[in-house]
Amino acid sequence: MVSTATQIATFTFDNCLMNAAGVYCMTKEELLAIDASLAGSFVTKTGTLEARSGNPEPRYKATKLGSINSMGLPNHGFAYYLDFVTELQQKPNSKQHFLSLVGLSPEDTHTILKTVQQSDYQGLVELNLSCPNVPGKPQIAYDFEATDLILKEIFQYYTKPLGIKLPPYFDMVHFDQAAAIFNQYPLSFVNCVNSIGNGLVLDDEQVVIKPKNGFGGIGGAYIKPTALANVHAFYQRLKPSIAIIGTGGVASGRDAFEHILCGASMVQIGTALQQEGPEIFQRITTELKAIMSEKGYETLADFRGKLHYLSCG
Ligand code: RRO
Repeated sequence: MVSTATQIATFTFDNCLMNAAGVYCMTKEELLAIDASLAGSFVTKTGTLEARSGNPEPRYKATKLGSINSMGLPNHGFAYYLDFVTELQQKPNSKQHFLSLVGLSPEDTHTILKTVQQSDYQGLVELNLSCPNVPGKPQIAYDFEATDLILKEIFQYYTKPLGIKLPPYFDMVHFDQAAAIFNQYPLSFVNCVNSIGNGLVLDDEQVVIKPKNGFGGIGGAYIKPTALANVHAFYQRLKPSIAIIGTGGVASGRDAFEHILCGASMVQIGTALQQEGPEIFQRITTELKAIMSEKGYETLADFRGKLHYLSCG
């Protein structure tokens, strides 16, 4: 029997596939549709202290190879999502979920996380350190000093399971420096990667989204090699108690297989879920299981992280 079950910290999931934050997760209705699908879990839209309407439209565009977005963190406010995952957690046989959060300032982030700490919610939190689209707010995790400081402050009061959503890094030195910081903290996971920030897509002589004169986060097939590199770089560098979630360019069972081979324990789907809807989880699970069964793998642990290198002769 081939199984795609997995584990993050002490939480178990029947399937390693789920949505990526930002896709199919703005409302309870969308989240329930993911919950009812074959996905092993869902993550909420990143919730901020107050509700936000986000950037002006058009702010998302699908392209042949993926997508560009500058949503600008539209969300119903973190309490909407906190109440919902807490309510679901109380149901018998509920799946485990991820609550995505971030403040627009470190103070807001602490206010939010202190509220979660004091709440009845016992599940996983994904702290988004990598939103590329709020004008005037840089991606936190590109600033290593700020990242170290916020994690230091958070773990002085926060004792529940928490992981972080990372932007893609592009230099070996940055992988080393980032991993050295993350290894100092009791993180449950890191999620590699958010969209590649501030790309430009053109149609004839014009940009295709309105905010920031067309600059936006790039997702889909364009970013799979970058995502795989980040998954594997952190798999090689992080202590084993920090699991890796792989996100970026997953549109087939083969893509999910590659993320797991590079070290992912869970695999998130963004752009392709936006295109195809929640039935995608059935298709990609079937494709992933077919690959596993052809190769004689029964569980993810049989091949997770076991990427083959070319030996230097
Ligand atoms: O809402 C967004 O514009 C957004 C967020 Br918060 C994020 O983390 N990544 C992204 O591509 N878009």
